[in-house]
Amino acid sequence: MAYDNVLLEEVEAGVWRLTVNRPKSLNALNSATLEEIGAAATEVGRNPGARVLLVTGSGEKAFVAGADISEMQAFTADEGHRFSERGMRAFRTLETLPIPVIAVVRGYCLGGGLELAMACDWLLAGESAALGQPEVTLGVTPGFGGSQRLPRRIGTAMAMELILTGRRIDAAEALRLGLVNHVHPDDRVMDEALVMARAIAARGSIAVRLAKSLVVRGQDLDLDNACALESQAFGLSFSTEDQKEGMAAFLARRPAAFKGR
Ligand code: CO8
Repeated sequence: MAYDNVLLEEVEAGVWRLTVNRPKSLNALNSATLEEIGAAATEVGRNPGARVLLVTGSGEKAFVAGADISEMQAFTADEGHRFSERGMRAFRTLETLPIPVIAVVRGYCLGGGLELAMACDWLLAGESAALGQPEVTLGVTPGFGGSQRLPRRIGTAMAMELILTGRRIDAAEALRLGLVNHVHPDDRVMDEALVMARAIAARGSIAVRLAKSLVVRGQDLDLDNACALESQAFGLSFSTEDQKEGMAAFLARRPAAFKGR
């Protein structure tokens, strides 16, 4: 499928990259871009060879500097509501992909940008990353899930502080808060993301998908049911060729050659 506002490419076998591509407006998310993010995520999700998705922004200055303020400025309440739902849908599509999704963040990652990044499984940051939920500085609330996903990531009190002040944090503080997993120099962060993606792509892909779904689904379950789900998935993995290969390779002291079945 052709896109106007995002780039979607398979950068190497099994590793896909979705780039929000509106650098003139610091990759601000307008309606068309939100739709394309959802469509691109769906396209990757349907590709049986996809193993990992990286999400990033084009240009040096920004991951995404938020929802598009020029589009939102004249919204009625109803239009605001529908715009929010559009973003929620797109980000949920991304969030529920069965493969790992990693946000690679350089520069501004604000408002809808941070909400997009938090719809990914984890974040890697360049040293220039500046993250925040500045919506209250514009007289609105977060609208693409920030009020829900930020407290789940960093705890209620700190999320409350960031959302209610609109304060921006740098990469080092984001690392301390557990909002980003690792910080790298800007010119290295994409390479580091690719190293990580390559490593994941070389694992047993069924096991990776099952493990991701356990973490995601287990979070909303009580511990007994979540652990029961893990036991089922563990059992299921013994029905795969990858399990036979992985354990045989370990015992033979050779690298495993997984086939994803
Ligand atoms: N929307 C539209 N255009 C933007 C945005 C944005 N969010 N951010 C930057 N731009 C544009 C600027 O207007 C400018 O365009 P032009 O060159 O045509 O004047 C261009 O990008 C470059 O920006 P600046 O000149 O401002 O660059 P600076 O380096 O001086 O500043 C900043 C960079 C600090 C990132 C600054 O641009 C800024 O503060 N941007 C807005 C950040 C922000 O508040 N983001 C949150 C938006 S609200 C939001 O995301 C809510 C999500 C949920 C909405 C659901 C709703 C219903």
